[in-house]
Amino acid sequence: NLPIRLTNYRAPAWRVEHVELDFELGTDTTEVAAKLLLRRDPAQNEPLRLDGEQLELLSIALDGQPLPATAYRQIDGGLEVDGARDGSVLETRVRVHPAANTALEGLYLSGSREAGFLLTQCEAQGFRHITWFPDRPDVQSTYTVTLRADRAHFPVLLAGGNPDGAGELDGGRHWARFVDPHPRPSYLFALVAGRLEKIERDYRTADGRDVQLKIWAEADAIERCHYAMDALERSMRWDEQAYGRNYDLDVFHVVATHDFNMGAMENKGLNIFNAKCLLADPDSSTDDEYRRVEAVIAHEYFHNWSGNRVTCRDWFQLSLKEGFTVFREQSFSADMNSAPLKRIEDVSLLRRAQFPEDAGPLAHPVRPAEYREINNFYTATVYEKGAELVRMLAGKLGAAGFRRGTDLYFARNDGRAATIEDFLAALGEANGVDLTPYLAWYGQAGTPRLKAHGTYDAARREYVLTLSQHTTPGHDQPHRQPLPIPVKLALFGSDGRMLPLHMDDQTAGTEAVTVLTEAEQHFVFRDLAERPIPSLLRGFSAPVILECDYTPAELALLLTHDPDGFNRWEAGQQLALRAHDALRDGMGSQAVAAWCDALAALFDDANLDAALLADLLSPPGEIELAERESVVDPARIHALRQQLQQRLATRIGPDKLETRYRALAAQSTAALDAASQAHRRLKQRVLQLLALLDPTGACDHAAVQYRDAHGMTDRLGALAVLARHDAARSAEPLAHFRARYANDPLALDKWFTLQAQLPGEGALARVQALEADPAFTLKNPNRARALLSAFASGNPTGFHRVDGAGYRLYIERLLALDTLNPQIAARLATAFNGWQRLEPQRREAAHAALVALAAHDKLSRNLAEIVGNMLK
Ligand code: DPP
Ligand code: ZN
Repeated sequence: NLPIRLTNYRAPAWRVEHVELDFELGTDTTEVAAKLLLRRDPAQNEPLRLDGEQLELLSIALDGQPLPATAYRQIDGGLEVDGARDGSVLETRVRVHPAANTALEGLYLSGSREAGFLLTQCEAQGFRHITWFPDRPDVQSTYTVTLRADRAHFPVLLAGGNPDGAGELDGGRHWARFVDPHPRPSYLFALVAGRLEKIERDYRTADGRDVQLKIWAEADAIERCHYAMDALERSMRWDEQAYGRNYDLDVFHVVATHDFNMGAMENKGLNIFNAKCLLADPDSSTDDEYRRVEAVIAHEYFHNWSGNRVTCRDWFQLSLKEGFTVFREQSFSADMNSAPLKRIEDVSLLRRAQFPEDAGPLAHPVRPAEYREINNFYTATVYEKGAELVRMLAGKLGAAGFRRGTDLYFARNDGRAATIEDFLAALGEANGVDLTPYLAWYGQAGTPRLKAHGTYDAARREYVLTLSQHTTPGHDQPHRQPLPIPVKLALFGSDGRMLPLHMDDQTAGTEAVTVLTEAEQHFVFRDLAERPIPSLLRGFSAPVILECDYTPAELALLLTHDPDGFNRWEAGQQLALRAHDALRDGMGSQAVAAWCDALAALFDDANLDAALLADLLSPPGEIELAERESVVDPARIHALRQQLQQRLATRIGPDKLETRYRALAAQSTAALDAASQAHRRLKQRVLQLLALLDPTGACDHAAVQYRDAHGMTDRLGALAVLARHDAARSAEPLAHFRARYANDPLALDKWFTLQAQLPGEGALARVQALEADPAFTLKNPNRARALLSAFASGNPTGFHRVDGAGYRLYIERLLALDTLNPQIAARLATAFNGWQRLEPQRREAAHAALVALAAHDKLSRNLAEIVGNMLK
């Protein structure tokens, strides 16, 4: 099993111009007939080779003639066929087994055999589990798909494309046909068949096409799809206005399933969603989940252009569609909600998920150079860092320039399988700029460290800002080069006002972008009456780690005065880190006091947005704190962070916290508008701080809040406070919640997660007890993630027990999962990231667990690659 390398890319020797697929659908067995119109690249002399996995070949014919067994060979995931010519038609018939497909890749069953439905997942390489095909994204074909099935079991039949007839068949069976005129790669193929309900809406695109929007779900969930429908309409309008992109078929289907490996999938005309990212109602969804549904609906819809109309040449280019689409989704969410809060959320995710990935054994460039299993590369780096790279390009070109660039990109590459180079070329050419220096960002792993140091010369009234960059080498790249780093900046006076910028004999207003391209550069600002305080990387203008020698007082000034909402929060985070370090090192309390004093003042500021205040009151999380340590002791990090928050709570004072909590609780409603959401967020944060000073009083509030909650945000928040601070008192509401939501899998997932994340050594026993709950199963990815991933990735003190028992339990579960669903097993295994930096006892235990895991000889390619990289 050798790695696949980007440098070995070759255009396909054989393409498929048109595909006709015919499905005889059944839960246990389905038969698939495929008819491929083949095109041969005259410049290549390769035999015809098709991909296929776990297919039972029933018949094969070339140009109407059945092939003798000597004319084709099944070898290692492929089928070689002799005698094909340009224009040949290959017909195959295969049998597959949906109900036995626990990997949820290809055609599979969602739900029970009696009541469930059939569906497909083809990205990245699921289509080869359905039929023999050159299963690679640069083979684009038009599709005609006919579905046949028993009407009673499968009353709804859907495939991507426009409907092209339907009718009855003998024996209670029926059929439906779909035609997709837009050539597309096989990974975008989808079908759905079963008992589903729908909601509908008519939509007219800006260019005048009438489209039927249909969202499908099982009967008990269909009423929870209305919010997604609203979000879909908003997404479609937004893409018309922001990018000039219109939808291109007559119907757009969205289907919800509880059995899905990822969040959602952008299949052409038939998006399929993990129910977690589609269903929403106040009783069972939190405010965060509402925002997530809106974002994922938008993300998948936006893929219709950034992904489907323009697709990827090969899987190394995955970020071409994912990074760009995440950026589009982030911009949409910022427009729909609050831009600074969205930016805080995105950067927090980047720091929590991507920075650790980039600093550990799984580090890879946004465009990886090699892989063994492509499913392991749907990562925070490809998605989140990829989006940051697009953001840098957009920032460089400005809004109008970026739009010119994307217009050219879509026009030039429509119907094509493109590369990152194509993207940069279109953006650059539309603006007469050379963007090739930014290509280096795509090929180099690791998070650059940006050092900033300022000197002020009072006599010359000059401030010189020295910026330098360094990226720690990795095992893949011993030398890492300087990258272009756009640094958006402003300078502040000691009175908290922004100062005019005079650089290079120009006046640039109060904000400018300097681009650091070398290892080190100096930037000179003139005409300054005092030593300024720089606000750097405003809006997080580049995905780097900034190290600047601020004093606590300077950070406090920015925290109080910076009008850039993101940088204001960022100053608070930096100050919290100083405070954390001071506590850790037993140094004086100057930084702690500066952080607490500034926040206490903001706590009293009636003009401050409640949601921003809630974020400001939260220091960086334990994962981020761990990233800064060369030797990690999760228990110590947890204790320090608690201590820090306690200092803050004490500084604000129990009376003020109590008063604020009561005021916010008195205003509680079920409303979903931004202000109501912000109040709930702040109320929760205040209650958490109060619990650090007065657990009994806070739990009294929580008990009432749980009982009277208008929606899931308040209900779950109250339950979390009770469970953390008074285990005995939380037993009854936990049982109540369990019973109340016994038939709501998404709410039950939250119940598992909440308990799996309770800190401390007791977590392991709790997880084991929860595994015995009849609702727990490894077969459902959401449930496995809700308990196991929440424990291993979201509960540092619980998972990283000194005795290694957390690790041992976890690898047993990974092994069990691997036999069912390798994609999920591999994903969950990434929880070991960072193990090399653990303190010696834990490190040894983690190492032993990983070595034991690696020693199993039947690991899937997915899990083997992750574990192998962990141990590299
Ligand atoms: N392409 C899906 C998405 O990110 C996941 N495979 O939208
Ligand atoms: Zn995507």
